[in-house]
Amino acid sequence: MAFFWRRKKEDTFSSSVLGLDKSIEELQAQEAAVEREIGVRFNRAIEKTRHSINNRLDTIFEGRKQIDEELLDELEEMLISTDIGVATTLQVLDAIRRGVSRQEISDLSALKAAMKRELLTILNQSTQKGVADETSVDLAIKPYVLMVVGVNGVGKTTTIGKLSQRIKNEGNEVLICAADTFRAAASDQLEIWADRAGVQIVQQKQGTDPAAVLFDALAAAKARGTDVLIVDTAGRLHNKANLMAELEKMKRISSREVEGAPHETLLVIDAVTGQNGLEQARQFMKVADVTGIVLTKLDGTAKGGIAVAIAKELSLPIRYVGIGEQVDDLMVFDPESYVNGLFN
Ligand SMILES: Nc1nc2c(ncn2[C@@H]2O[C@H](COP(=O)(O)OP(=O)(O)OP(=O)(O)O)[C@@H](O)[C@H]2O)c(=O)[nH]1
Ligand SMILES: [Mg+2]
Repeated sequence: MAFFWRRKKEDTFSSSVLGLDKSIEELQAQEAAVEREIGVRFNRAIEKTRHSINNRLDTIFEGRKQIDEELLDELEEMLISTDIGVATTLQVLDAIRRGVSRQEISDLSALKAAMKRELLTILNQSTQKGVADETSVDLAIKPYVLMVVGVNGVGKTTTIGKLSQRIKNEGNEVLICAADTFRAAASDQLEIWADRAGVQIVQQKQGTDPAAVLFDALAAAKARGTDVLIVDTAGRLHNKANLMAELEKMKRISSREVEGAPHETLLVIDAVTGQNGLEQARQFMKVADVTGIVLTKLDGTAKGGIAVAIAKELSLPIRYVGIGEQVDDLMVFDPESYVNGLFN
């Protein structure tokens, strides 16, 4: 998946950085190394989930010679326990039943392959539904405004720190807007992340109207020629009408100041909260025009199947996953690495 901010890198980097002076073999080797690295990191991030799945599968298959209804029942339980969701579980089981009756699936490895195929299909479908890819973005517009929303404690601020560094490293000017003025330490916490990533931040004292901070940040971004403005928001709850109104106001101010803004709204979901997180996300989607998901703390749960439930039930692309607390612990979500990591 190509992201808009890549353009800058391509514009400004020399041909040697782009690899134009390298042989095809060298470039292929470089690409393979990058893919391996991504695979390894994903594998590590979903280690807990993989162990849980594989242990259960081994137990299910122990001493069994054939795939019968009893085994499929146990498989169903196992899939549900990974937080993959009921709809996905039924879809996967259907595919397996078909494979068994056609005598294509008779052992554990064929079963794993069938599960991987089915999950990958679901994840790829949701990726295609992304609305915030470069085709819907006017590349001439600056700043590109990226709002980050989600309930308390899911990892919004941390994700913004990681994202800032990533987008900056792609060769863009990044500015952070500290529009979470609700919680006392929020702005300080964001400032630490801004320092870490080496980007600028616009902040005001606690209790300031978030829309006013955003207005300032938009003005600063326009004046400085910032490429990407990333907006932190308070962990607002869907049932608080005033907080919803606040989000509305922020959207209104952005679109008034910068055409089409916010251009992207990322909803952060904490993988550890599983199906609860999914329900919160549904509520959130009613008030914010969410364009993509960041799934954090994938490293902290044995129920990492939640990524599939999100893709299937929210029909939103998972853009990034958080795999730790460090600044580089953010990866572009890659369905294939993810699915391979679950079963290998
Ligand atoms: N293991 C792990 N921890 C994470 C990840 N992302 C965030 N965290 C931790 O989750 C906690 C909450 O993160 P914050 O970024 O403060 O969450 P927030 O959504 O901004 O929270 P509020 O501002 O209170 O709404 C912190 O302790 C982070 O270090 C991740 O991908 N993996
Ligand atoms: Mg925060």
